[in-house]
Amino acid sequence: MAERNNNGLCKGNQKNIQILYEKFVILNKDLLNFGVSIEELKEICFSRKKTVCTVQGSEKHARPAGWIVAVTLVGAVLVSILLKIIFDSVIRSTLGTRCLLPNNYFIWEATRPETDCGMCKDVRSVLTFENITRDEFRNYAYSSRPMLVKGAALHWPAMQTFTYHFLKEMYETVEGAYESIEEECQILTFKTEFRSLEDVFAMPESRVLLKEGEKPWYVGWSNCHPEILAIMREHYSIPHFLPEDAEHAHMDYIFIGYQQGAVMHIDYISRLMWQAQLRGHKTWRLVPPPDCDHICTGLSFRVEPGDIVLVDTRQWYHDTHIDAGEMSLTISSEYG
Ligand SMILES: O=C(O)CCC(=O)C(=O)O
Ligand SMILES: [Fe+2]
Repeated sequence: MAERNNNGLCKGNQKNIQILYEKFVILNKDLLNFGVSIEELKEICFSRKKTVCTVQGSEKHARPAGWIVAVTLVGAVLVSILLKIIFDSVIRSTLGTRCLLPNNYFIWEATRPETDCGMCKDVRSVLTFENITRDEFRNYAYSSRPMLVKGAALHWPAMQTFTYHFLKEMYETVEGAYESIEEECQILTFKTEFRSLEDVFAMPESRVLLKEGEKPWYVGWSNCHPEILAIMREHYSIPHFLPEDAEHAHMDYIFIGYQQGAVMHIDYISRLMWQAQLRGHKTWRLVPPPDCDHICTGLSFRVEPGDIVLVDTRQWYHDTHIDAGEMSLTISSEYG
């Protein structure tokens, strides 16, 4: 984080205060983006402390260090409480679903428990297994270490049967399947204009195939409709290397599309996850939590069709990119 000398503070405290200040500026911006009005912000931050609470980088007022720290802390604590209330109510209303927060980094940061940086210290690359038995995997199964099991899904029928059109037909045939997405499941439309799974399955064939001149698309959704889940699970199984007594979610996720996949985010889920790459090549970029910046680094790795990736997406910030010209299709689920 860049050090700036714009507030006339004594040197010893300056860096920490600067970090705190910059965090608060981010908080302020994100709150505005989140729909909190300036009036509400001012109220939270006590309107007379305007230079601390508003985003005006050009204002350079010399203030005693302790005073700024006190105001910043009180403001940050109050706003964090407010965020926690908002956040909890969002979580409550989406309980059981993956809550992806690409634009609300701050909300997660304000409510995320402190990270044990042991999860990323000394991790420089994905741990790759060519062949692994359940027994051999036992010691790794619940670690936050990013792992890749090469070719573990190659024998699944889903490698051949799952296509955009397979999924489309299934959702169009099974009664209540579309409604289940609106009611209990979840759809992540990332950068597309789609508003529902029906929109995704209504796109013209030229866009499905990303013909020249067509806009790229990438979406993900959870399958929580029992009949959909039952049909889908005939085409794949729980990865053979996961512990026999592991708990598995009653919901799987599909991610499908081109080019930029998921934007950088972290997931609000309760378990670890595995993802099988059925089609296309995908590069995962992982970034450690900000509080571990000083001891951990990011990493990236490319996944091939048939590979199964395991990432603790609750701790590692992640985004994905698909090889040019390829459609990626994956199936994933949670275990713990
Ligand atoms: O597959 C992708 O593109 C993203 C998946 C993801 O974000 C996740 O499984 O948490
Ligand atoms: Fe994710």
